[in-house]
Amino acid sequence: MKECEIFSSLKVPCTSKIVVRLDGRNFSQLSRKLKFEKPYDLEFAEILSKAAHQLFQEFSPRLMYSFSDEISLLLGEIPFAGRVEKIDSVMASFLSGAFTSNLMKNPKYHGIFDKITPISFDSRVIPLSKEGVVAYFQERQQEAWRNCLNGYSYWTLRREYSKTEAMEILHKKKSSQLHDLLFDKGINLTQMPAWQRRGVGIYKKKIQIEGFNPLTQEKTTSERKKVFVDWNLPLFDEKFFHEKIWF
Ligand SMILES: Nc1nc2c(ncn2[C@@H]2O[C@H](COP(=O)(O)OP(=O)(O)O)[C@@H](O)[C@H]2O)c(=O)[nH]1
Ligand SMILES: [Mg+2]
Repeated sequence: MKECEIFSSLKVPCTSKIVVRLDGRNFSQLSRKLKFEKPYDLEFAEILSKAAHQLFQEFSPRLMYSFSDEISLLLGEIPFAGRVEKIDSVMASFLSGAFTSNLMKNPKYHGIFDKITPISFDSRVIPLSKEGVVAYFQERQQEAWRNCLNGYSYWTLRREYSKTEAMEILHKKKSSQLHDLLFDKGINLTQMPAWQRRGVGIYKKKIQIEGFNPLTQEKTTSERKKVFVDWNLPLFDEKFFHEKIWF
């Protein structure tokens, strides 16, 4: 029956850059059941980021980028000889397992697993050109910003309006009007933490290691790359990719 496994040999194009995006399944429901802070729950973001870090250590991508319940990875070495089914299934299950075990370590969520269905993520493979990679991450970051504006606006409106009314107002207003609405309530989005506005990145950063050579009695410096979780990302642009990702 091996011949029936018709998708198992499907491979990513070898001339493309490969991005994998993972997204939490039914996380709107999960966030209600686990009573996440609205619109942003730092502990949830930390748990997801820790799981992302574990995924980074396993597959050494060039860049990982997350906001809300999604994570995008720009692959360096292509794992599993580029087999799409393997990449999608292993990454999604790895992240689900890592996220669940990190969640379980938090005493706040003890016993919660009797009340929720097992946590899962979906996964998709996205082949891109080198320029397409920059455009892709810029697009996801714009989505993070839209999410931030909509999230703060929605939960601010919910203080006074029903769910349906708040949704209606949100749909009718332009983003500049939403900024004004928030400003009137004392919320200046530009002052919100960078991870809420721009998401969180994980990538390797060059660091200088100071040493000492006992033979020459001289100080030495060497360079090493260390995994860095960036909670203070700049806006993605060509320069960011040129300096931090492609080097
Ligand atoms: N309260 C809260 N909810 C969050 C947070 N991050 C993500 N979420 C929820 O996760 C959802 C992710 O969106 P989406 O993937 O479209 O929804 P899904 O299909 O239900 O997973 C959001 O709509 C929120 O409900 C957070 O920090 N706090
Ligand atoms: Mg989701």
